[in-house]
Amino acid sequence: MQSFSHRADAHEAFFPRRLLRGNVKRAHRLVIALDQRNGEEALSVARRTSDLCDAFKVNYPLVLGAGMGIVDRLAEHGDVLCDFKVADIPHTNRLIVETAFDHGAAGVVVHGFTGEDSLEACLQAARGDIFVVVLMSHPGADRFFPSAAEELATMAKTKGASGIVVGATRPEAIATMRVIVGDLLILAPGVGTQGGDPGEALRHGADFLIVGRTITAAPDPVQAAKDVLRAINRAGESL
Ligand code: NUP
Repeated sequence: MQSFSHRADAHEAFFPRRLLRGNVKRAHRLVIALDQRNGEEALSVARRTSDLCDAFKVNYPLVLGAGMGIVDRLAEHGDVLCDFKVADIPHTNRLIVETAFDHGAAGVVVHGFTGEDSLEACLQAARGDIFVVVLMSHPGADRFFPSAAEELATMAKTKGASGIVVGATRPEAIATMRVIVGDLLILAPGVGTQGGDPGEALRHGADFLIVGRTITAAPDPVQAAKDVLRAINRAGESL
């Protein structure tokens, strides 16, 4: 993972607690999305893959199915990113973000299209990292996101977010956003099941891949995570 070492500063911003634990060199560039509804199943994957990724991502299926306590439990195995795509008025946003950090989240994913005041409320309430969704990975995102994406990225940068989320299915957009956000982190979901290529996303400027079903729905999630890491390493060698 030598080729990623120049981004150690960015890694530090995203994983401050790992840095405190002295684990900063374990930069796998992989965030595993635990999109299960059953908490025990998610924990089982987390226990077995904690050495193969930098963080776990939880979304509504898991917290609605298992309760917010699952975030506290997962946080015992690694850093947890709450992908709540927060998109409400400032007051409500603040409460959501506070709750995520109360439960041990290391970061929260929020939407930016609700405007500056809503994003500012998230940033003020944060006790960790805030990531702004700029361009989603699925085909339907073609309808509304492209016209707003660059402005969303600029807002994330000027308001002081830790990073942005751009679909791995849109590598050219990742490159464009990299120019706009400079040193901010770019998280790229949509690898594997949604068709995004890990190497393409990383070569176009993504810092971390977010991978869910390719790992969690595999017959052997540990082997699947190792396969993704191999692809990440291959991309790292050609950077
Ligand atoms: O644009 C986005 N695309 C996306 O897939 C923004 C996201 N946050 N995600 C999330 O990444 C999605 O909700 C899921 O948790 C994960 C991708 O999962 P998979 O397609 O690898 O299973």
